[in-house]
Amino acid sequence: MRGKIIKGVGGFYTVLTEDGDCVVSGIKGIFRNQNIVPLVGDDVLLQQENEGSYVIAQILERKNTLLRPAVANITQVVIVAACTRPKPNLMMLDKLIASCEQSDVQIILCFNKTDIATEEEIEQLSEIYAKTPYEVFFVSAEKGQLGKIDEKLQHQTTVLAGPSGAGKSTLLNALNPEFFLRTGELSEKIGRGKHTTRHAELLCLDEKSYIVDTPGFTNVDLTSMDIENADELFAEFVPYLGKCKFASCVHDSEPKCAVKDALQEGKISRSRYENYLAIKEEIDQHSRKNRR
Ligand SMILES: Nc1nc2c(ncn2[C@@H]2O[C@H](COP(=O)(O)OP(=O)(O)OP(=O)(O)O)[C@@H](O)[C@H]2O)c(=O)[nH]1
Ligand SMILES: [Mg+2]
Ligand SMILES: [Zn+2]
Repeated sequence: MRGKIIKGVGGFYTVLTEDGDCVVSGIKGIFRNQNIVPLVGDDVLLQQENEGSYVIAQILERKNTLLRPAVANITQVVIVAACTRPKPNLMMLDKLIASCEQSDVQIILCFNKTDIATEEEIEQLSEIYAKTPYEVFFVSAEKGQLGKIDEKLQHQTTVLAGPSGAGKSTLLNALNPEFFLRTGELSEKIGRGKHTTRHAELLCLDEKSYIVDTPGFTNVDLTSMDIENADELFAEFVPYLGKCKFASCVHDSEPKCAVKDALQEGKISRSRYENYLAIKEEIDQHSRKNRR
């Protein structure tokens, strides 16, 4: 019987079968031996063991795999960050965007909590990210002001990604109040989320639209991703790549650099450029260490 993994906790997987039932199943030992970890979003074949007890016998070929958050077979990622509370960490946001670019999925940016943000906070984010090719939404999940992001989710398998406390689960509850997902206050002391969502879970918006809620995270490790050219992961740089004077230009201190020209002309935002340099440096340092 065919099905889709909608949740995995402690080696047990909840699978939505093609008949519309949910069954909890283990996996065949062979996967463990091969170090294959089933992911939320995986299409699988189930084998019945005893009455009402199933195991995952086969994981069908994945269309794609996202590493952070770890999910399979998605068509797009909506990166959710709060405009404020918690204050967005743009370095971490740009790392997350870069890590998704690595997986070749459609990326949408969603800034939440417009109801408590100042105009200045919204304007600043809007200016920075309007210069990227991504579609950017400003929403208030709490007030149900979703700015038509719901239309973008139709006929897609979307994963929500972003820091704890950004409002991912609140946004899902706004999309469908029947989800009843647990949401959590921010910690008063440090103003961060409290990691309320513990496991990735795939939910059905309608028959053809799926969405995955995921636990928030505080860091993205790009050094484990085997990235060769960090500049290719900054989508608004791409039109300028190959147009610098030096073919090996990494857009740092080289003269006649097309990326830096675009920065001067205001076509690339300074915040994104600086985060690119920092990310590139981090990746370089890591590969130098590995070569030693
Ligand atoms: N003012 C305001 N508060 C919001 C909004 N959206 C979410 N919140 C609040 O922000 C806090 C965190 O929301 P969650 O939905 O739990 O955040 P999350 O991204 O799912 O967090 P994790 O599950 O920890 O990753 C809760 O107290 C929500 O009520 C919003 O649009 N406006
Ligand atoms: Mg959550
Ligand atoms: Zn350059």
